[in-house]
Amino acid sequence: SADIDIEALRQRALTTLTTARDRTTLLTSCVDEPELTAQVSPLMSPLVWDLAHIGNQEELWLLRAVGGRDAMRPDIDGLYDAFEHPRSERPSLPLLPPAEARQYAAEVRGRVTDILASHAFRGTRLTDLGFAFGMVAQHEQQHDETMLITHQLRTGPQALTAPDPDPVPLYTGPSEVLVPGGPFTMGTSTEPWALDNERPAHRREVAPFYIDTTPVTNGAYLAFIEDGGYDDPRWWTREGWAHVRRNSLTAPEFWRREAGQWLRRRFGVTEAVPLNEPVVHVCWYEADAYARWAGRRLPTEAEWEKAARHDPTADRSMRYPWGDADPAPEHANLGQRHLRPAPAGSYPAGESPLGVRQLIGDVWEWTSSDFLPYPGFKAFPYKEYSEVFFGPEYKVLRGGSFAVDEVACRGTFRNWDYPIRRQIFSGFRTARSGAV
Ligand code: AVJ
Ligand code: FE
Repeated sequence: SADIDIEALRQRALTTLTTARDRTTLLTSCVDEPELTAQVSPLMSPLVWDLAHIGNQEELWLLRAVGGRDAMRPDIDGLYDAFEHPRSERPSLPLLPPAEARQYAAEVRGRVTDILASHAFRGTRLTDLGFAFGMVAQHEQQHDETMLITHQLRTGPQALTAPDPDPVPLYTGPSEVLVPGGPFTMGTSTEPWALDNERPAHRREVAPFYIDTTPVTNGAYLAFIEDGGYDDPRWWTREGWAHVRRNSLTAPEFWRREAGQWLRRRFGVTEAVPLNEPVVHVCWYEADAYARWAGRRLPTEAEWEKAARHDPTADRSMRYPWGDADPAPEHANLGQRHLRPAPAGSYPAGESPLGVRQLIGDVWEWTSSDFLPYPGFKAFPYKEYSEVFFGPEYKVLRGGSFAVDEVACRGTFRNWDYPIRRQIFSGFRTARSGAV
């Protein structure tokens, strides 16, 4: 429309970019320099790679593509191209040392701020409504979550701290609700900063189903463990069973049993497993097996989104379970405000019209679905964000974790990973088909 508020867009772009950079700085300044260049796991990059990659992507999209500037450091593009070098190889590359990586990212940001001050936010699809700025802020925040995973994997003394979520009364609502069958609008064509894989909006038919009102808790998951769930092939898919046997999995990652007690390591601290908290650090195979043991199943991606967005009264899809308002602290556990999920049943202000809680924030939720394009999908602005990952090797996760910033979290936002991955902040809820 003609009356977009350019000044408000400029302010929002600047604020989201600044919020992302503050978090990047926190994550890369709380450990010493040798740790920034070390690799804690072959699954992760050294933190200093993420830092310069963040700056390099910002240079590519905001300085070169949007601003029309020449390359600042064409010599380093290859080093920070995620497709040229797998994570396991990155520590042996001639990466920029920490001080240079910091300076490079800061210099890019300084020039971006100049472009932002004069930018019109319309004209090309890349910059309409500030899309490229939003995309780059989301990219930085996604790498901030990746760096937080690296922090969780590292051993050694605690480097990060954050207050715990507020205590809540024990949740006493229903354990599941019926989501009525019928079509709903999945995906979006209007959310200005939605990424290519969330588009376009389209109608989806969903049969009636029941879905858990909260994510599956550690206590519930422990019942599966103590019932011999990891030793019983009945609950596992063929690939899942092969995977747990080969890798001797017996509990979520970071858990161990000591003197009859279940403990977990969380950001450098060992503590008793809190029974009322959503389970985190389980792979898709574990989530799928738990659901089968419980006589249930994982929700499909469409079921998850309908539970999260459908307003049965108005028969429309909302941006979030609570409505269209941007997330506030009373709605959801987002943004690394806490370094853990909140107890099951928290955030009543964030519940859906049918009473489903914690769909947004706390833990990424595995769905049963493969990562596939929506009808009418168009790769934008590059094939390597989504398109090259479509197919049956990846499972979709929804809803975001405590480590996701609100700029990278929507009712339509899609994440994906291999079904064996569990260093990510992944949990799940279960579903079952309803009577038609
Ligand atoms: C959407 C989280 C799977 O980290 O691999 C970061 C996001 N894409 N840089 C990833 C992403 C390019 C992506 N995930
Ligand atoms: Fe990236």
